[in-house]
Amino acid sequence: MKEYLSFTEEVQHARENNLPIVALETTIISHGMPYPQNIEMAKTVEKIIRDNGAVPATLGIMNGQIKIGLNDSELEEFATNQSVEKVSRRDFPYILSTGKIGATTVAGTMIAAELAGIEVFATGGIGGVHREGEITWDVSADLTELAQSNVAVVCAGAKSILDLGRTLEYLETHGVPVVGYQCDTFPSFYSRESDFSVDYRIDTAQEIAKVMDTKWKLELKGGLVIANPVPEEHALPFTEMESIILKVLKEAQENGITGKKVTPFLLAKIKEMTQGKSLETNIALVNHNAKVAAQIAVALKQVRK
Ligand code: PSU
Ligand code: MN
Repeated sequence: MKEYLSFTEEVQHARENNLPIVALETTIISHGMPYPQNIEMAKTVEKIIRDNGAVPATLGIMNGQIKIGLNDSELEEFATNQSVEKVSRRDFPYILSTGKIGATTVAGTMIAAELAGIEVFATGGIGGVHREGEITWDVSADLTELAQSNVAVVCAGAKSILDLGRTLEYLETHGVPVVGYQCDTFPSFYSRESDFSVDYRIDTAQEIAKVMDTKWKLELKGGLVIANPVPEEHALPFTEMESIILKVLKEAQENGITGKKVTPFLLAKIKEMTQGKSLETNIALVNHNAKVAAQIAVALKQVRK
């Protein structure tokens, strides 16, 4: 698959000089946020990563190539083109062979990051087991990818549109450590709390880097979830979000929304119902994740020295 990779100069330079790199996904741009907030977010997170001593690599698929790093006009394309496909593991062969434009999900980005030798990835929230997943079998491929790709995913937990309990059970079964960065509770994306605990609380980027380094050395296949709660000042109240989520889930069901359309549909509806507040929170938590991911990527290089 490596023959499909294409690097920007900045990322290639970072690779050759053993500099810390942080991967970023494109689904969050193309399907997770509206324009123009999506392009602003995409540029801001890259800047945050540079300001914190690492090199950003936003990943996406174009013209039959997996791009490791996107230039400004390519980012703009992902932010505005309505025909961008959402790409998870199953979609790589079709999107690459047809030359279509594809935004990588958490799973898709992990695959591409691992191929490119990038060990840290910042996003918003991971996919998971959907509520009533025991009936619909809607389980995000993000979870199976976490079980097999050696990449640490820095996220604000998972949205409570998902069944967080079953999502964590799945991760446990597949040997994926869920680390809380300066927190004991698994955060629920818009809120800092949930009914669930993380596996381990770790308070510094250095200690997280050591756990990662040890995991890779042991050759225990698979990634880690680094759960980083949304900063207090941007958090939304858990119970309020819960009632909104119940309403949008019902709406999705009534409209017969299934498959990969579910997550983007729910995100857009939640934004409507919170008068845009959920979008502000989403942007704030991604920014925070980018910062922490950069610190971990820097620490990982130091740990290895
Ligand atoms: N969570 C968000 N915003 C997003 C996503 C998740 O807050 O845009 C995206 C991510 O790319 C994630 C994907 O990998 O949704 C999960 O989709 P699915 O449930 O179809 O696997
Ligand atoms: Mn799904």
